[in-house]
Amino acid sequence: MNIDAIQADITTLDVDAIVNAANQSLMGGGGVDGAIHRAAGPELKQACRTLGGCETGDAKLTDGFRLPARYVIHAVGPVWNGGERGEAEKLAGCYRRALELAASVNARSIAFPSISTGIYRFPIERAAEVAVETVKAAMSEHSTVESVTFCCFSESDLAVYEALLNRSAR
Ligand code: AR6
Repeated sequence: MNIDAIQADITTLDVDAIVNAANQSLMGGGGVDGAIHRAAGPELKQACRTLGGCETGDAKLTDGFRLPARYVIHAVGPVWNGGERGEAEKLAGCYRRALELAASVNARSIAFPSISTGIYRFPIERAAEVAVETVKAAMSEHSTVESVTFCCFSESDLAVYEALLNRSAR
């Protein structure tokens, strides 16, 4: 099992599945969601339309269409509202469900963006802790998933993930 962090545009990654930071409608939006829909092409929206939306803390699977990734896992993170409204647990749910779905299609490599930390304003340090802890715990249950990449958009986000991964490697 391999977990790493890189700085990249997630739409360019040649992995089995990339995760999208979507909203409950699953019909597209800004941020990484917009980028994924643009790169995957209009077929992605057609596929999403059939899914009936998605609850916060849950995720749904589609094909990747024109993306190098074979699948897109659309996870709906929580909007940050001060931290007392179950935000961390809902965020953890996104990572758990995404790994479960990846395992269900035998995906071996999966890349996550930093869910909820853009438009949804979840503080990056706390969100990265939840992401790393949850992925470590869930990966031992899903042995088909061999590699998880945290795909950061900014250098400062990458530094946060690297610090956490280095700390827990010791
Ligand atoms: N590759 C990787 N990461 C990216 C990319 C990219 N191409 N583009 C942005 N990010 P956000 P959220 C980073 O706002 O906070 C949408 O409208 C970004 O810098 O995309 O979960 C949805 O439809 C940040 O670190 O997602 C929802 O309505 C991270 O991705 C809402 O935004 C997540 O930021 C979801 O908000």
